[in-house]
Amino acid sequence: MTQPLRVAVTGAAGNISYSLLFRLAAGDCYGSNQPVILQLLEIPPAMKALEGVVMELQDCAFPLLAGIETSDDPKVAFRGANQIFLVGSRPRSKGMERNELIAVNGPIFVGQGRAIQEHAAKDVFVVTVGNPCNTNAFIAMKNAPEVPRSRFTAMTRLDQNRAVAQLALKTGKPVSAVENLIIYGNHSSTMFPDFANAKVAGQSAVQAAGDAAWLQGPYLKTIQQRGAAIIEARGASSAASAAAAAIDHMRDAWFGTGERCVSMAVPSDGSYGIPDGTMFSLPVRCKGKGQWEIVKGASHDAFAKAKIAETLKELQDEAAVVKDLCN
Ligand code: NAX
Repeated sequence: MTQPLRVAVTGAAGNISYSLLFRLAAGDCYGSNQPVILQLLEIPPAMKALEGVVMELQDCAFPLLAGIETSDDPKVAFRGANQIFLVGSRPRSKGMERNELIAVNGPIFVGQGRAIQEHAAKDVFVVTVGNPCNTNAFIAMKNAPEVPRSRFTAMTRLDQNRAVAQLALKTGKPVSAVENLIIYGNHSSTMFPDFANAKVAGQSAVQAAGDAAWLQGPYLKTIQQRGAAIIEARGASSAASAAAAAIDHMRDAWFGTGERCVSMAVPSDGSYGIPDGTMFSLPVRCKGKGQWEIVKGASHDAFAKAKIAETLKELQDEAAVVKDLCN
């Protein structure tokens, strides 16, 4: 009998989790032979709603779901956790500036980083989804100095998936024909999909799209503004697609990607001129069980370099806002 994996999820009564938890319990992330124990964290006002989610999980009678634990204390929810999805954070309210959001959510990740260091399993691997996810992951990492920093990542896979899908639509090819489309930088409207190094059915994406101006203009804008467009259309932010991307991120980290390159915000090692330790989305190859390496050697033209500099500047400004939380 395979030992169950302990999978902690924060914000477990929220919208993304309402899709994510059921897919985790169904075996979509860790495979059809791997039992999981879900360790669910919420804040006290949401514990009642979480009870309802737990009832629904039970009602699915998932054969791989070996247990469900709930708590409003990260020290309890992260106890022995091997895999952690940091989804919970306060959403941006109307009129709230990005810096205000950062200041409100930052302290959550101080406590969670410490709880990960003290209570999670030795092999813990973390994806941060709650926004601003790069900076929240950075804060958690800084507050868990005894955990290898490579265990902390943030999610830009939804941006990658959006970029792949839009390119497939434009070229009339299946999404499976699009390769090496990597997101650089911050998960925000400054992130940069590096279309110049992408391929569609073996051809350069620029040739396949046949329209460099479209890639630099409307395409880039569509990807960068996609989250806002979904809120405008649906009246709520991306949830099922965000959960699907979180599964993609963690499944790739767990099983490995072989030669395939994926986008993950990871602590930089100085590659591509990104200062060491910056939580920056880069091309990554996963080797399985949470091991990964940054893929070096992609070349960038002046347009790409300017975009990468812009998103780096934004992340450095965010780091300045949370400096006192990272000591
Ligand atoms: P919801 O507001 O539906 O759910 C968030 C949940 O987190 C709530 O149930 C809340 O009670 C809980 N929560 C708040 N503070 C907490 C804490 N300290 N500990 C544990 N739980 C806490 O938001 P949802 O739509 O699920 O989105 C969650 C986060 O994902 C948001 O920050 C959102 O901005 C972010 N997103 C990130 C994306 C990405 O690509 N990285 C895309 C989708 C999404 O926008």
